[in-house]
Amino acid sequence: MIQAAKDAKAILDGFGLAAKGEGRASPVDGSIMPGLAECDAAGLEKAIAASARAFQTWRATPGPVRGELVRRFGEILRANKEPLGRLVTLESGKPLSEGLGEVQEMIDICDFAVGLSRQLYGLTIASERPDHHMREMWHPLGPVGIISAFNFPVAVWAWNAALALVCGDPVLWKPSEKTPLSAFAAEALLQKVIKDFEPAPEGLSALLIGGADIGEALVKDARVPLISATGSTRMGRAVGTAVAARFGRSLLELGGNAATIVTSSADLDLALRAIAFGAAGTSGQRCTTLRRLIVHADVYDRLVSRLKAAFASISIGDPREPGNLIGPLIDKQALDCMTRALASARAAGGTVTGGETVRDLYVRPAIAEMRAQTDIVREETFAPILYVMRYSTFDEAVALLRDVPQGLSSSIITRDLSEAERFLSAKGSDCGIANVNMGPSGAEIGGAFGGEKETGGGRESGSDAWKAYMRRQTQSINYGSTLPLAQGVKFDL
Ligand code: UN1
Repeated sequence: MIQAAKDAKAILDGFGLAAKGEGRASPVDGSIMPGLAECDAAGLEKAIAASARAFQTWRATPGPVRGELVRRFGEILRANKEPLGRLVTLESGKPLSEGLGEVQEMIDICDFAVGLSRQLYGLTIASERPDHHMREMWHPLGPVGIISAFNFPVAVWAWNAALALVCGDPVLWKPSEKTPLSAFAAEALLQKVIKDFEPAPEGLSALLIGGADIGEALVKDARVPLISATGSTRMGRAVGTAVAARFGRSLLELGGNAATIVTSSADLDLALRAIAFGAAGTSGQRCTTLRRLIVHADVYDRLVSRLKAAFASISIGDPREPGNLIGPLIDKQALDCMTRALASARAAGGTVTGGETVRDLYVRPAIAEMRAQTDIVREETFAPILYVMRYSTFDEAVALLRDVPQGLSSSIITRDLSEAERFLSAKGSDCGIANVNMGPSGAEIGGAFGGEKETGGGRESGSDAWKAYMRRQTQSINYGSTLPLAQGVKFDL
């Protein structure tokens, strides 16, 4: 296999992009990736000012015309799916099929947003006053700041950018410091489309490569009415507080700690496949990764022994090789977190199977059988560790599922309709995402994506998530010649 850094360099060359100096080590083989120039305070000021200027034009551009820009972006992504997906793989370490899947997710959200550009509907409301109309109008909001994480280095930005752009908002993107190259390439594709599209103003989109200081300055800037941030709960708490202090709006997608309940009637073959992808896929580095498996005592031994065998034989290695289902962790820090979490699980009385380092950043997924949902289980560790717990009553399983600070995703595997519906009811899963007969990860773009509690409450992507990117105006129109007041109030001069 060609060195990852050389591979990445060739892809950037193909995009006509010049790197600068040396960057980070690729998780794939440790080779030093190309570097990029960083944005400083002056660069950020310029970008925000340009974004605010671009908003003046873009908000007045008809929605379907804005949609045409996003349609063209989807087209250029289709044409560049292979190199961009590969770059994602080289930089994040996820298997190529997932790197390509990530670009597909970008294309999907573009298609969705194009349709949406003609459907930014408001309501009409019956007025209590004669000769009056009431309606809701959705207006563009302003520049949107997007902070994205390493694990989906381009797709989550695209969810935000595609919606923001059709909603009439410019975008300012601070990508993860761990995956700047994928961001650089994706932004370059969007810039190319913007350049060739006459109605798109300069400054409509900007990439802010840099560290936490750039993110902090962006978050505090009152010219940016919405900050959409994906990452850890710790980061989200800081962002949410800073944005609230200036009465800005934030859209947070933070820690997940997803759980799956496997009931006694479950199809165990299906369960095995769903659990393996959910827990070990993407090396456990999705927000939606399955981390807590809650298994009925009747099927526990059968399922867990099969899971151990599956995890022991799963192919781990260079994510560019089609046969490998698991690539490396993102960096040494992630590996250390995994090691520490496994030590805590053992200290709490857990029995750990797997979890050893195969080489460098490549680890075997671990199964930690726990007697209770201890502190380490309730914490999210961004690594392939599946904590397994046994239950005997359905209520006990749901109580375990809910008893964590996070609330992003969840699933149940059962053949029992009543159990499935109880899981989906108000007394069931308390997460933003609840699935039946599948794992908790790998959502489609059509639904609203996000979760409750420490996950942050934001909703991105499909359904009516677009409303977060616009401001709602209630309009009342009097087309008569009298001035009746609401609630029967009299004020006759
Ligand atoms: C994330 O991990 O932040 O549902 C996003 C999924 C993907 C997106 C994950 N479509 O797993």
